[in-house]
Amino acid sequence: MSFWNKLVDRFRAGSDQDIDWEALLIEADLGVKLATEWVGELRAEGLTRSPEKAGLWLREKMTRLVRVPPPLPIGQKPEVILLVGVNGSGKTTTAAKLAARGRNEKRSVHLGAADTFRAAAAEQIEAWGARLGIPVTSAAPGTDPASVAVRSLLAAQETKADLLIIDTAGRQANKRNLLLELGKIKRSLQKKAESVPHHTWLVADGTTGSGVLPQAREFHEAIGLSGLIVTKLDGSARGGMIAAVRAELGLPTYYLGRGEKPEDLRRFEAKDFVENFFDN
Ligand SMILES: Nc1nc2c(ncn2[C@@H]2O[C@H](COP(=O)(O)OP(=O)(O)OP(=O)(O)O)[C@@H](O)[C@H]2O)c(=O)[nH]1
Ligand SMILES: [Mg+2]
Repeated sequence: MSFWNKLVDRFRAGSDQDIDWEALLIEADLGVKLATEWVGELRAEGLTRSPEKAGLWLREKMTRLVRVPPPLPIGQKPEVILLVGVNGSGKTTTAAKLAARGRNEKRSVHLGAADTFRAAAAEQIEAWGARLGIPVTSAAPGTDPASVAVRSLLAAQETKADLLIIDTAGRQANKRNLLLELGKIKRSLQKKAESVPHHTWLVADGTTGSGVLPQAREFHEAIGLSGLIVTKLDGSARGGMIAAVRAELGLPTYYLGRGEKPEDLRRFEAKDFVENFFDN
């Protein structure tokens, strides 16, 4: 049921005083902090008496919050994206999707397979590379991921690629040593070129709901994120946590994954997102 239908339903079921607004927003994955804050404002402005007024206020509030900042000009080739995240969140698939998108924009793309943890990981990304006609730098399982990342950067520089996308191994957000390994990948890249990686994006599984927030917090504290890509929003998940992460950590979401194919990646648009959140 859409957020809007739920809201209207609750009004039908009883008087506005009976509605548990906090629960409604928390169920929509907005997180406790943002839910409490927004409900406080709704009450203070006397908007909780009408679903129309509350709905409109929430739509506007959310659209303003999740808006994507204009991209910073990157005066350096290649533009480098480092993808990180927990196991199975969709990093490798997203790397392929971003590569396909880059190629469709007529940019020359390079892929770095810095997941040397899982034996099949390099094969998975090499298969994508072969399918898309995009070169991949990879290494044998057990190789230091930072060295593969650096080699992929050197190869991308050498071939004057416009865009380099580096995939990394999945890691649990509470495993400090695994997060530190990501820090090493980042620092090794920075030693070769100062502002690289230009983007360190957390690839988060949208079906995890509000659980994305603590993940984002841990990764952000450990290595510094610059944004998110939220995947698996082709099912019933509506992505409410995108607002929670933006409010608490200031991290924008840049893309949404909506399927398993290379073309199933949408650029995040605040207005479309909010419409989908409320009405679908
Ligand atoms: N429905 C759907 N499935 C997705 C999406 N993105 C990824 N998947 C699927 O999720 C599963 C895991 O995707 P991967 O890209 O291998 O995830 P990963 O983060 O690289 O996994 P690890 O490397 O093991 O940590 C695969 O079956 C993908 O096809 C999406 O946007 N929608
Ligand atoms: Mg992977």
